[in-house]
Amino acid sequence: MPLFLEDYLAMSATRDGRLRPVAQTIAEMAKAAAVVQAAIASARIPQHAEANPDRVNATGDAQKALDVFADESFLAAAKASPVFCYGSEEQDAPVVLGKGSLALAIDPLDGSSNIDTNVSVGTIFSLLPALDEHREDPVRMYCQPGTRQLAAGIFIYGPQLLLVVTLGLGTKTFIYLPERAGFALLRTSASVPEDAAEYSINASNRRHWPAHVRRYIEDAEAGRDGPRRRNFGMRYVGSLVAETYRILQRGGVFLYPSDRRDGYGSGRLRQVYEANPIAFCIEQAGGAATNGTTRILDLVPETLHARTPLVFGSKGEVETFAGYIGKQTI
Ligand code: FBP
Repeated sequence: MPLFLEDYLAMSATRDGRLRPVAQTIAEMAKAAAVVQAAIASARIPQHAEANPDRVNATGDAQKALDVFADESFLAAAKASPVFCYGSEEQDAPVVLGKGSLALAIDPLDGSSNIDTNVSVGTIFSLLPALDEHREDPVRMYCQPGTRQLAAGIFIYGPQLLLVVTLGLGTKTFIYLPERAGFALLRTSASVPEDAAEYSINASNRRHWPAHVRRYIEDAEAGRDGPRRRNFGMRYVGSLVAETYRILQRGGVFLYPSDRRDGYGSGRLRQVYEANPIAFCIEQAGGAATNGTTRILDLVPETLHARTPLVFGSKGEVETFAGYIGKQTI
């Protein structure tokens, strides 16, 4: 008999009463994720993968019908949960729901540009305490470092619907079983291999990279004949949740550094609802996450939609990357 998500959440809330609202919220989000997966799998939303030029989200991306559908689905889940405010990539400002002890930060449909190619996409979320002193100014609620997260996770819409989640006691993976309409435990404890010979980066941006990134990648490419004295493989899906799950399964390192393009001075990925939750899941699985010089979870975001360079994965490889910084500047 598998362990179901509700049982795991109930056990966690019994062990630590402060996790009760977290458990309630994740259970509501799991129901929303099943609805989003069904919509993706059946292409049920008309023109689901087409960008609507009239709708642009807070960070400048054209919204697709599925982005909007996922956002509405998770907002409804938040309304049914003890969530004070809902901070989404798809909304300019946090939506104040006015009750509850949690602040939910979410990228409702990460990687939606991959929908029409049938590649895995996902929902990334982070649960923070809703602090009394910021109730009048909810943006400040999201300016807490990632170390304050109570829970974080990703739903992956792919060949399987998965939930990778941490409540601060390891990282667990659940799989959705349609015949049971519920999530069952798939992996008791995810564990990122400490060392791995696979890297993941959008190499088309090479000419824009800082020198330390170019040198790190060149040394990896040189393989056994180069200073690293080993061969590396390269994988890049262009879907953060898919890269994250691959790294959880078999290690490796993912890099989205800052670069010289306009608007990429702090990289592309968002700190509050992408980097922080992924860093929490990865660290709880024994991996590491950095912006190059500082642990991701120690950074204090300036706004809900702040960006950060992000390098995460196998601890040894993340440390090796950090060692390249300062050896040579742009
Ligand atoms: P969105 O949050 O706008 O969906 O973009 C995020 C993302 O699609 C990640 O999933 C992926 O890692 C990254 O962008 C890919 O960016 P690029 O196309 O610049 O390599």
